[in-house]
Amino acid sequence: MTIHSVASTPYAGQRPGTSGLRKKVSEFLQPGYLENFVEAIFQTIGDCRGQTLVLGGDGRYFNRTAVGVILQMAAAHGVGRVLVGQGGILSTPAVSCVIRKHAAFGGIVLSASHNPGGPEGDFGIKYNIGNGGPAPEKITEALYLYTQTNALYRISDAAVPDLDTVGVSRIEQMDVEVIDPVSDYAELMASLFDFAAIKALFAGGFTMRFDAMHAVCGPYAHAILEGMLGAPAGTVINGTPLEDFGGHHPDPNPVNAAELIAEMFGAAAPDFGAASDGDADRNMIVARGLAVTPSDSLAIIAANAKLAPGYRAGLAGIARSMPTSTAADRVAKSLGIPCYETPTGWKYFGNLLDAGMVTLCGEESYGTGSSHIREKDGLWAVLFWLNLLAASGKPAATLVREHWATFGRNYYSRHDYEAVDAQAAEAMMAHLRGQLGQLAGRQLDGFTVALADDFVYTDPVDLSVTSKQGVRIVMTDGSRIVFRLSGTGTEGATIRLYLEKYEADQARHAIDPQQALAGLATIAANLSQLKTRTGRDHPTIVT
Ligand code: VG1
Ligand code: CO
Repeated sequence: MTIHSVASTPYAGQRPGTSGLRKKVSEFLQPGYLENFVEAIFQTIGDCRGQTLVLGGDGRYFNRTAVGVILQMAAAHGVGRVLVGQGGILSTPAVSCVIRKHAAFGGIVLSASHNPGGPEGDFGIKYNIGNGGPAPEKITEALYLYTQTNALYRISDAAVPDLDTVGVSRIEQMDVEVIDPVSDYAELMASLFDFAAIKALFAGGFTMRFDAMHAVCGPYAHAILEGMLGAPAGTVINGTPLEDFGGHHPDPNPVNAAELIAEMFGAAAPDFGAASDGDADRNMIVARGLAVTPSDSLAIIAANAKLAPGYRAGLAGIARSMPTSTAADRVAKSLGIPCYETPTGWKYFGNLLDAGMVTLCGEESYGTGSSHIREKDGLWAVLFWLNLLAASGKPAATLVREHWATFGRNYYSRHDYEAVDAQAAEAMMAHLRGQLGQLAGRQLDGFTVALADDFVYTDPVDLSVTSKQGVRIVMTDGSRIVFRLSGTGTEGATIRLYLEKYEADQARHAIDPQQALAGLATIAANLSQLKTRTGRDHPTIVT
């Protein structure tokens, strides 16, 4: 067994985006592509000799190969121990949980999350720091810098141990500890929620459908919902992780989880429905005949948080990404706690959580989570809802409508334009930015612009500044139009247009969101010239 220094070529474009490096599998298959990036991780994170790392992924195509390479490279860099999920599997929230529980130095997550998998699909890799959360920008930028000139990586030629059996083996001087991917996570969930009450709910005949979308949440949902909580077998559908997610987009939204939506809107709908994404950090909550927007879900969880044992002491604060609706802000105000607005991406919540300034965080992109770990957490959100349903005795749709009646409804929708010509998308953003100075005070189709800017975030903890995080046009009535470009796509550019309109009047809470937001969509189309600039006359996906 020898450690080799292998000459490698730097690859352009290894800059981590919103959540790690995501590329087509074909790019990752280039010689030294993965190795070069992993070398950059080891060179950037500080001295991890003798330390413990956590490693696992969402099981997509190339996951197993990458786990082997990373183990051999970790051994070559003197890592003391790697905790690796059985079969190379660990959901993103489970990685975060395991890092924290075992006080590991950090961890590597292999996932392209909601992006499609398989040989023609995407792969991804991300480094998480010792708090269990995604590495902050200063690390990811240093890492990127390193990849640009790196011409060498170090790797052991020792055989990769059996990853399918729980137990400890060795590569060089490094312990490889294959762990059950579910148990630490399940234990944490049981400490936060009233499992006895949820169990009683299921025992009483409550029905649920959980769509794991052939992704990594399957084993977790089977073990927790059907195992620990006694939900009947068949509650979890598409629960076996597949390397290509069965050819589907593992993105839990009403468009991609069409099967679940059809069932929840049908005559024989179960009481409650939910879905999760490729790496199990996203969730969609579906009531009978009503898909709950992620922004509303965050607000409803916040308003009822004290019903869950882990949150009985109340919330320190809430944080939401800038494009997420302001529904949570209204709850924070009524609770007398602060609400922070951060750029898109979970990494921006880390400092606020570490400093104890917030308890709950959420993103409009089906991401919800709390201080229990440092990633968003799909099944956690589902368990939170189950806890609320058990404690309140009310159907999910009633909880939503009552919430709107109390706080008003924030109509919300996101329009995505995928695989747009990158230059045209950049030019559209530049065109929007060019108008920002003249928009305040202008009347636009019945709205008056109160504020127009390109969102800049100053982290209140370390005072780091992140700019150009999305063009936002805020109206005097609180309605908002937000434009930004995705940082997770792998083909051209994806334009995201976020629309929000507040409605206080309960008599007007049952309007079709697209209708309620039509006026704002027209303003957005006119200001951006999206159609003429990109040649697109309708979004690829509306959620
Ligand atoms: C998207 C979402 C963002 C989320 C990120 C990672 O980023 O908008 O809210 O944090 O995906 O989610 P972007 O840059 O494409 O808009 V996951 O579940 O793919 O790790
Ligand atoms: Co995800």
